[in-house]
Amino acid sequence: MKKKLIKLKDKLIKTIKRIKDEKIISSYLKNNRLFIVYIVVCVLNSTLLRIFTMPTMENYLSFKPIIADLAVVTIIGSFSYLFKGKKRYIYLLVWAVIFTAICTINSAYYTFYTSFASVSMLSLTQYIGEVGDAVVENVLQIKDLVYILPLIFFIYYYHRLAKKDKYKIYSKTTRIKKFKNTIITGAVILFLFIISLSSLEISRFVKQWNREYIVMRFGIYMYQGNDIIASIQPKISAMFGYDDAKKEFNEYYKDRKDEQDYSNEYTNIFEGRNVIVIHAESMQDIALNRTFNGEEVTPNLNRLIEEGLFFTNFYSQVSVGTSSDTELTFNTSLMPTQNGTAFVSYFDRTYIATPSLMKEKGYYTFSMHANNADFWNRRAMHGSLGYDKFYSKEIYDVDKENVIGLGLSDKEFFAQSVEKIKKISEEHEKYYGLLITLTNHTPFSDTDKYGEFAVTMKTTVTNEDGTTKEIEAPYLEGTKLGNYFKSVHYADAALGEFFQAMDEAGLLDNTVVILYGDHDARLPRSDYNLMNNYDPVTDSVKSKDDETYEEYDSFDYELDRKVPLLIWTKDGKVKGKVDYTMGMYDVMPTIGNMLGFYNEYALGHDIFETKENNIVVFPNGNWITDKMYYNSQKGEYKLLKDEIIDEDYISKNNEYAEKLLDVSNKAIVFDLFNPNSEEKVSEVNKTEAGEN
Ligand code: GP9
Ligand code: MN
Repeated sequence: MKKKLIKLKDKLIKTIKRIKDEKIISSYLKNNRLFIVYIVVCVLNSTLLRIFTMPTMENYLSFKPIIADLAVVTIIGSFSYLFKGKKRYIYLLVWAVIFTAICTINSAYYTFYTSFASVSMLSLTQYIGEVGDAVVENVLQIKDLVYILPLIFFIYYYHRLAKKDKYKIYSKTTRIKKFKNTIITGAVILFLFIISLSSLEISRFVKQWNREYIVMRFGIYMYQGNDIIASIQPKISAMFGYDDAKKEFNEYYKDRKDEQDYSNEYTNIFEGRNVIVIHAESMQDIALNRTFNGEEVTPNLNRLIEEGLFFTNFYSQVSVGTSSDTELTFNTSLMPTQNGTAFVSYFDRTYIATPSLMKEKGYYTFSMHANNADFWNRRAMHGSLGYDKFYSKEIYDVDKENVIGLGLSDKEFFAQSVEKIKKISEEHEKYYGLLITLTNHTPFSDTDKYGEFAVTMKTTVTNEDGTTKEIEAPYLEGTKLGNYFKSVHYADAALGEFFQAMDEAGLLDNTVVILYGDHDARLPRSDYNLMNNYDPVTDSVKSKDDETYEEYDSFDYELDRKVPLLIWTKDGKVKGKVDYTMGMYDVMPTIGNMLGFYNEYALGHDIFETKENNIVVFPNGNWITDKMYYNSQKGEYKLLKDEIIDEDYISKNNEYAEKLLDVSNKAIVFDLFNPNSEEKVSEVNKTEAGEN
């Protein structure tokens, strides 16, 4: 071992000496001047773009995107060595122009949209105009032209080179050797970059929607490359299997056509009323009607629930697209897609969605969310769902003082939104609007901004001598679940202010408010266990031997992921508790019946029709009914009623769930709600055939 180490050391010293003696570095620099200038120009431009668009300390100090850029431009540039003389320069010039264009376009785009450009936008003709406008409007700004200067330097440098350097002629073997060495160097840099990535960075890169994050970690070139792949991939998967998908789709819906001929006590009760939908971020039922030392976590929601119609067993059905998946399912009664997310990969499909149907009924439709419009690709997808206008961060006043967590605080968001709704109500006879909240978002760590709310446990304990004393045990203080309740308490107060402001503006009189929790808050199971089995004396979880200890198992956890669904009107037109098991995909048919529209392709049902026979399918194939929760991965279940259930019940529901997920996925991927989808597919196939 020692011998080996000494050998290695000798070898290293020898190599360094060789590099020194033979002046390898200086001769490399001398012989590859143009290539090096190309590298510097491209990496510099990408770095400048990050600094100009997102001037944060993290960005100034971050080496990661520089390494990523270096890997990309080195690998691409390495092919230049396969060309002879001037062609080598042309090759490098073409790429330097492409890289510069990427920086310039993104710089202009960022000024307009505070995000980075996506080629997928180009497939939507309506956006070409907008992007075009953005570029034209910004093209005159000096900061967007800065990237052209290094490019000019590259051209200038080439012309300054002595003739022998310009057209350096290498033999074929030298060229191949140079190409090999360079591409290997690029690959090594890429490898070092990849192993430095965290799992969060990888998963965000795969999802591709958090564009600022990706550019900050991966540089603009990798972002744009990934963007091209993410945009093409859904088009490719939609090219194969159209006929089978269409057949399966038609068969599935064949038997459902007559379902619309029904009416119940809720039919058309809200026809003509304005509708305000509140997407309550990460709001979970566990926070409702919960108190800490007598103080309610959600006093406002608790009151609204008593005044309105509340669904006590309501589940969201999200996959990796979380918020956006819920928006999809709420609006279309379809399930999230099996690959990627509908909002990002399939935003250009045709959807039969609540906003479009309300528009057909003469409503003005809008959505409001004070976050970046490209988050979850809402800018594009909200148009596809039929919202006339999306009021995003660009339209809100956001300053440092009113930011909590991810962005504009809910209180400020609601206050500014009420002003906008007032204006809308003056300009439009009827409106349907969605308000997406933001503050109650993981990691719930901005606790000093939520306002005072203690998640402690005040209790009386008995001393050893038999006397008693009052203590305030820390309980959930310092846990993620505890912080969550503090955050929910804030979100609830914001909701209270919203209802009050809306009422004062007279905007609740003829309005239906529909509020849903978009998904659970992904809190650790151990925190729930602590909450349910807390011993204030030891300030820890009770021992399992304690007779009051109640194991909190994975089924309890799954069932506690329930979210609120509330339908509320000021005049109390609907009231009470509905206990049937219900999913996000049942909302469209249920409110459709109330508002007077019907979607024959809804996968869910009007809950007042299916009642106790309803089934909620989750994107992973799990399902829940009034009778049981079934985990399809493990093949395990939990009975929810004192009723014996046979195998047939499980296999039938499994079959139902699988079919539903399959049809939903195919309907989106193959654009089956588009009356022209068939022609679209055959056109794609024709072009493909022509090209081959
Ligand atoms: C972002 C917000 C959060 O704008 O809606 O999305 P999520 O992380 O919950 O999917
Ligand atoms: Mn969410």
